[in-house]
Amino acid sequence: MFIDIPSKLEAALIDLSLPTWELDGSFLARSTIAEYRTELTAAPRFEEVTATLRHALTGEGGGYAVLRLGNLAKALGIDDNRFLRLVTGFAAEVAVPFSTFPRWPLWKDIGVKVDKDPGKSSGIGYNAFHMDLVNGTLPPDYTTLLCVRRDPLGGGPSILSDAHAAVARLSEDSRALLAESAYHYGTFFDLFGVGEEYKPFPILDGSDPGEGFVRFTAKMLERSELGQAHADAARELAEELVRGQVSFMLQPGDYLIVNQRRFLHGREALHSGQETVPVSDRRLLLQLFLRARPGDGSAA
Ligand SMILES: O=C(O)CCC(=O)C(=O)O
Ligand SMILES: [Fe+2]
Repeated sequence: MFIDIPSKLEAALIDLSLPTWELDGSFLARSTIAEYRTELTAAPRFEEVTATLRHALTGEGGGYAVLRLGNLAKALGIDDNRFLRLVTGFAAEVAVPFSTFPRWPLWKDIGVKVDKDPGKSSGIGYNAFHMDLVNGTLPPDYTTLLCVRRDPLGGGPSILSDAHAAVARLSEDSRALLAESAYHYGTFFDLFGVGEEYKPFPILDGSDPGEGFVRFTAKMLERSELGQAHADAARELAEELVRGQVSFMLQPGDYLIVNQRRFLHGREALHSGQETVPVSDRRLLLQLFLRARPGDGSAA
């Protein structure tokens, strides 16, 4: 679901200068959310665009959206904090922005590191289907990625897949295995706002289809010790996710928002030869997590 910004709204947003944001703990402060909303809702068609956005994320069959902010990024400068404040304003219309690492900035850089585990965040290889913060009891309701630079060598399309649809295509036996607390992944250290460490966890939590998380990362197939039957069921789910995937290349200024209760995400490998690209020219995303407001459809 790609959402363009009407040119009248673009023009109004270019002239807007939102104040610097403030944090309350690691959440965007209510005062900032209120200030941004007041300024933004005065711009023509802003509320229409955010209603479309929310519908794409939580309506029937929905679960992700790409807001195309490339023109705004170009006009303001993608590195200009004025642009990032506008994006933060759009995000806050979906749910409450927060950081899982209180000492880090609200937005986290995801660059390209040639010597990192290629399958993990900021690695150069295939980033398999996953949800972010899978091993917290309360993962972010939304994960969002703002594209600053694409891979100059042309690789790295984003991949998305409807998690509940993939689960529905599995056999009952596999689903029963996925509902057992037999899975674990990664470490959990000093994280804020995502509950406690969950280990081991069930991939399916027994809530109604479309409600709970499909708590899954295909990265566990390679990196966690799992029993044979549970690993086989998880591998089947990973295969179904790939079968149902959509993929597209994020462009500079594209803002991808994923409802983690509906869709899982990942990224195809970057093009070979990243070591020849200067660090300052490599692909760069900025990541921000969102917590749903109680009672607005996407909360627990
Ligand atoms: O690089 C990407 O496009 C995705 C990164 C990602 O999903 C992550 O770091 O959690
Ligand atoms: Fe991710």
